[in-house]
This record gives sequence, structure tokens and C-alpha cells, in this order.
Amino acid sequence: MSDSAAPSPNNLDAFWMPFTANRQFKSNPRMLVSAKGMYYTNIEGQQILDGTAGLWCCNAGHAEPRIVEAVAKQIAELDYAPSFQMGHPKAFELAARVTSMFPAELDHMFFTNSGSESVDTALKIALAYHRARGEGTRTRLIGRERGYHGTGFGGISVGGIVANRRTFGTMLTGVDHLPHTHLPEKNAFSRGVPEYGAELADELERIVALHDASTIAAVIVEPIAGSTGVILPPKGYLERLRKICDKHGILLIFDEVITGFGRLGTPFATDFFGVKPDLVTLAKGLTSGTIPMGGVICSKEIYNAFMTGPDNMIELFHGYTYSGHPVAAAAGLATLDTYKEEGLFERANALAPYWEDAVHSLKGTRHVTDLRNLGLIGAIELESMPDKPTVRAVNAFKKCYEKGVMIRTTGDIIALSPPLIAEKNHVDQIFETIRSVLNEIE
Ligand code: PXG
Repeated sequence: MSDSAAPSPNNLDAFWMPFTANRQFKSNPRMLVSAKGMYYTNIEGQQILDGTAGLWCCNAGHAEPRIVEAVAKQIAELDYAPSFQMGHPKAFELAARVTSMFPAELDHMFFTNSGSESVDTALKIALAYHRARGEGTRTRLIGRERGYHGTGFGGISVGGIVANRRTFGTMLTGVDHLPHTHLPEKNAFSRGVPEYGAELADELERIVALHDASTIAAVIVEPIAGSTGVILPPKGYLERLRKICDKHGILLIFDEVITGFGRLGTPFATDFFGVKPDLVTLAKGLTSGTIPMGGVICSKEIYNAFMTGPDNMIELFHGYTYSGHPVAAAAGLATLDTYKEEGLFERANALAPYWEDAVHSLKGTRHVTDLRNLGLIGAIELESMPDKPTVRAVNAFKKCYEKGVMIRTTGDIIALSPPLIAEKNHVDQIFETIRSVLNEIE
């Protein structure tokens, strides 16, 4: 073995980084080494304010003592236990706690390890549910343009981000897509939920007319499309989707991987919009990003449809080695305790008007073509540089990082989602930094 191939902490070569420009990153790495509260510390010792809760996940802030302690204790007490034909108490406790946060009919939870697995699980449950009820012809799945549902084959099939799909073959068959709801010509600079576009939900009627309801299993949407650059549902849109699904016996799946656990100042987007789905996918904020864990919430009716054969039969042939992992379950329980004891959903709700004003204070700033907000989510859409899409936003990201603020970009959109422990001074620092950066960059 040559010296250059020897393992070394300074050798960045072996790690093929996800969703990253690997060669560019490795020539000028941004390396984070610790985190506490609202701040990361990088390898140079600089404090970086977390404007994104990691990747929309660290809702309780970093190194929250309750979670740190619970994880350390759990790993010493019970490091692993199978969930196939066995169990351990914390997974049951967590499922009961999480489902108790939903309306009464949404009362069962299946554990996964990520948002992508939650999405695949929800799609599989939807298909198997219809079959269990004798409607096995319902095999089509409907997603939405610009939707993001993770990177499994199910998720990219129903997802609508072209770059995530085009190099991966034909994916699942029998999938169709609703149009996205980004209407900047009508809704630009809306504060909160935009006024126009509820009728886009009626496109589901067109899809039903084309394929026939008897072939359609489920519709999956993010209540707020996050990864694609924060696209909000127009007023009345989700209600209309719900109605059309009900009319045709189609299951409605809300992907709440980023909207769940207080991001909108309510426990879930389901509460915020007052629309009840049949299945909900979760991850990220479930453990505040500390230990990988996801889950699918489903209704009593769906669960009961499976509980019909002889009771020695496995009802759903699906699951993961780490479904309900004890360390993740302990992290989840401590995270829920933290949300409750610190009143973090209420805090997010109380900060939201200040956040909205801060987002919209960027109106008129150089390059800004639209501003969007809801709860503690913000989006700043920039005019693309001629023939160089994404370059302006990436430059803004790099400059903000140099100035000590972590933002996320997708296309030429800056997306913001701070931990729910954020205070006004953090909000000020985020937006002052972005303002000065936008004034500096080409
Ligand atoms: N559904 C939704 C709505 C998501 O936002 C996933 C599923 C997949 O989760 P996993 O845990 O498999 O990654 C996501 C993930 C970003 C960003 O910058 C967003 C996600 C992940 C990474 C970055 O917007 N969302």
C-alpha cells in the first residue's frame, strides 16, 4: 500500500459525500467539529450560527442535555434489541407518545431509520392496505412535481425533483404527478400561506379521470415542499386534496419529515392546516437529529385492515433491523420531553411573527425576487445569474459560512429553518448576515 492511500484523518478521499460537489468540497473543506445550542464550531475554532437546524432536523438545538444523557444511559443499559418477534419497552412507549400527539384516529406507528424509509414504508402500507381490503387493483401512486420524498426508489418515483430522478432509470411504474404550487407571478412576497392556487388540487380529478379511481392507491405530498425551496400550499389547497381523495377512496399521505415536531409552531402541519391525512411520514425532529430514526403514523382503519387473518401470521412483511432501535427510542423520548418541558413548539409559534418580519425585511435587497415564510421556515428566492443557475446561491452560502452563519440553498433559493430554541438576536444575526452577503456578491 502506498503512503498516499494510508488511512489518515487528513485524507478526505474515501468518503463519497452525499448531495455534495465532492471535488470542490475536498479542495476547500468546511469541517464542523462540535455543536452546542444554536452554534456549531468549525475546525478553525469559528462559531457558526445554525440557521438550518442541521438539515432541518435539530429542532431542540444541539447537545441538549436531556437527550445526551438519555442516549448515554440507554446505550449502556440496552444497546440493541430486535423488533422482529421481540420488543423492548421504550419503542412501545415512544409509539404511544408520538401517536398521542395526533388526532385520535391516527393511532399506530411503524418505525424506520430515515425519511426515505418512512416514505417507502408508507407507500408499501398503502398498496398492501387496498389489497387487504380486496381492492388490489389500486396500485398507482400519485406524487407532485418538485416534491421531495427522500432518495429510495419509492421516494424518487413519487418525487418531482428532476436531478434526483433522471439518472436512475425507470423507477416505479404506474406513478403520476400533480402540478407543483409555485406561482410567483401571483403569489410573490406573500406573507405566510399564499392566496392563489387552490384549484391546482383539482388536477387530481383530471388524473382520476385518466386512470380511473379503481387503479389509484394513494396521493403523497409534503404539506410544505421543503427541499425544492419552500413551496407553500395555497389557501384551501390541502383541504381540496383531502376532499377529492375521500370522494374516490384514495389514501392521502402527508410527508411531514420537515414540517413535523414544531417547525410551524404546532406539533405537525396536520394541526396547522387542520387537514387529516391517512398516513404521515416522520423522521428528523423525532430525535432532534441526534440518532437516525423515522416513523409512519397510520389510522386505526388502516392498521385494522391488516389484523384479520390467523393471529400467528405476520401481518405486514416489512421492517428494518433497526426499526424501533432502543438508543433511537431513548433519544426520541428525551426529545419529546424537551419539546414539552421547554415549550419549544409554543416558542416557535411566538417567534414566528418576528421571523416573518425578518424574512420580508429583505424585500428590495439586491438579487431578491421572492420571499416566503411560515412558522420558522423562510425562503429567499434569488434571480439566477445569466446561464449559471445555482451559482449565485452557492456563493451566498459560502460567504455566509465565512461570516459565521449556516444557510441552505437549493437551486437559487436560500432555505432557512433554525432550531426552535432560536431567540430574536439569532434571527437578527441570520438576516443581517444574509443582507450584507447579498449586497456583496455578484
Ligand atoms: N421527505 C421529506 C419531505 C424530506 O424533506 C426526506 C423525506 C428524506 O429523509 P432522509 O432522512 O431519508 O434524508 C426528506 C429529507 C434540504 C434537505 O436541504 C432536505 C432533506 C434532506 C437533506 C437536505 O432541503 N429532506
